Amino acid sequence: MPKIFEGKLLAKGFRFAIVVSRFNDFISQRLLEGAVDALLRHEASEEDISVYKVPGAFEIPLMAKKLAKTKNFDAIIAVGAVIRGSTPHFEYVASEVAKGIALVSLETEVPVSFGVLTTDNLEQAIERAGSKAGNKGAEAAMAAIEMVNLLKGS
Ligand code: INI
Repeated sequence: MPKIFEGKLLAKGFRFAIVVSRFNDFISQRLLEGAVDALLRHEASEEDISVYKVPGAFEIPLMAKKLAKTKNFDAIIAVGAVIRGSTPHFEYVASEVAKGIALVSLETEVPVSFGVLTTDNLEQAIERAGSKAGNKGAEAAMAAIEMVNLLKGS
């Protein structure tokens, strides 16, 4: 039998920061609610969850890096919505936020999960923010919980 290592889905006793962008607030709020709900349902306590709001998705990596370096959090969850229809610079914002979040996680060794939607239109974003296609904020929270447990060997 191979040895298999995987993280539990138990958030109890861990501290989480959620970085959420205000741009496309209608969607971001649903993602934030999904993330908080998933953490609480997996036994995180409210006082162990801190929410940081930034103007747009482009600003998420800097905030995440600052928080990761404090070592006050076991994991960071990034949520936001980049919607192609609303800007010609969609590609830049979408690629910078994805790259930036990955970099922060690799540099600091704090898991930063990616709950930032990148969609062609508002309808696709709504589908992923608590309707037909689930809630990507909740999924990102679950990924963060799993990674914390895996990295800590619990
Ligand atoms: N920020 C988003 O979070 N989502 C978007 O869809 C978006 N669009 O479309 O422009 C967006 N732009 C703002 C950007 O993130 C920065 O806040 C801004 O460029 C200032 O640095």
